[in-house]
Amino acid sequence: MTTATTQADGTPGQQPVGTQPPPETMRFPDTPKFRGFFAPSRIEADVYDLEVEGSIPPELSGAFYRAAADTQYPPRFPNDVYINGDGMIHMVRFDNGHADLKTRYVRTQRFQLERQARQALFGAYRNPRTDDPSVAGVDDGNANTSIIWHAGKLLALKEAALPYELDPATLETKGVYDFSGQIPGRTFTAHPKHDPRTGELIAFAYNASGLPDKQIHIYEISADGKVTRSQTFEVPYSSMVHDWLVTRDHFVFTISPMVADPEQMKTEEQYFVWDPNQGTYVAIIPRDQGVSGIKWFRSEQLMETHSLNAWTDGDTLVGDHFTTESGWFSQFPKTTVGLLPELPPFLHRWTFDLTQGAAHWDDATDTYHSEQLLSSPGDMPRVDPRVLMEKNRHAWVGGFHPDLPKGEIGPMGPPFNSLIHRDDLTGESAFWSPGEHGAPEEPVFVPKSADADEGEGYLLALVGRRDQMRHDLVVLDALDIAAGPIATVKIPFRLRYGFHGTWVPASELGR
Ligand code: V55
Ligand code: FE
Repeated sequence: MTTATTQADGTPGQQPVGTQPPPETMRFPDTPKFRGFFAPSRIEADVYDLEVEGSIPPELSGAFYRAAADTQYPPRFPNDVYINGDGMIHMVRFDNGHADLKTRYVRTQRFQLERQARQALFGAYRNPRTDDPSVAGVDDGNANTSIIWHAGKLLALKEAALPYELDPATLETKGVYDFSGQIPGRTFTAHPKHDPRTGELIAFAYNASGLPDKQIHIYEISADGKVTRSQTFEVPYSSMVHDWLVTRDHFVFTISPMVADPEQMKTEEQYFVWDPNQGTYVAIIPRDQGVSGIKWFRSEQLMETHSLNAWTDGDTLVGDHFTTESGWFSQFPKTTVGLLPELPPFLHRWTFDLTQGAAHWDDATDTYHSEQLLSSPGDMPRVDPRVLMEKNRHAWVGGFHPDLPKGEIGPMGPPFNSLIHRDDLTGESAFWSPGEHGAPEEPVFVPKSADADEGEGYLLALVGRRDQMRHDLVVLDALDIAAGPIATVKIPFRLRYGFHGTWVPASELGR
């Protein structure tokens, strides 16, 4: 047994038992990712009947869940990536005009071992070489990226590991969920897509061996949780595949030069290294024919941050997503060509002629059309989930009003200053801004009723209040966000700035 220590240069060292140094003081690094509003919160709370300004519509009945990275212990590398933090789930349960808050860490294997040791044992993101030897071979999943509801299960997802199942009422961790052994690999995307018509979950996994590799697995999972189809295809090189575009008839993967190379991991901490000398490729896989019908295209150099929606119309495939021409340097600053500036993502519409493309990436064609849909940058897009995989009219995103100042830089760039509603029929955009010290996080759409028209419903979003060191959860009329919140649910403390959430109606929660 050895104990982890950290040397002055930040590299982990080891001390044999018996010559242990005095315990280090519990202290997070004094860096922007761990300071002020962006510091870990680590608060597991139950607050009943949160204060509300305005009034919560009584038909808003169910639970809002959201995942965040709330680092439990000071990292072994002071410049550790934000996305390596421990998964914390935030739940606001809405019931007849009332709102109750629950926050809980996901009890991952990693979380439990580190709590026992009272220190970080896992090192750099996805790099087992940098872990304490005592955790060799232990799953490093931290369940911090997104949370979904499928087949009556609440699952916290991290693309580097398998899902964790949680109790939807108590947020107690039930354990790793591998779809009852039907998922062969060690990873599962944080961005699976629900087909609203069939209730299926369409998912993928990359680097499923646990290390960089060139396979991508595609899973089709029935509404009752059975993996009905599993396929694998090859990509030209191993890289981050965070999100994708899914239509009812096609799967679309963007392969961008955020490269994961097993060789460089032997000397570097960083799992991904931007290599602008690698091409950007797009793989389009027809759902009926499967991977044998794959078609490869070349794109301009870019990285997809998040997809909004996609649909197939005859021989035309349309995909709306946020893309940036740079890598994700706030997390992975090292590139093969020195330091480069991170550029913000913009919403783009890709249109592909499906009669084009090539069976192998070496012959890929660059025949596609790209159009920018919003003049201001943003990310974290949402549609009404009932129109996923078909043409949508309404879109909601986090972003920036061009006339408002950008807030203090956060762990992943400047926090949004606005939510934006884009109407594809009129091409118009509406904005809502929470004011100078407010930062909205990802919006989640809730239909007013099961048979309401597309977009008729509520937009829920957590809003950081940097001047008050706490959060609100706002409820907006999704088709009139500029009117401001119908209800502002006041959270009396600061949550850690998070990622993706979902809504589960009370009828599904069974109470
Ligand atoms: C992303 C987030 C992650 C991750 C990889 O938003 C990519 C992109 C929160 O964790 O592990
Ligand atoms: Fe994401």
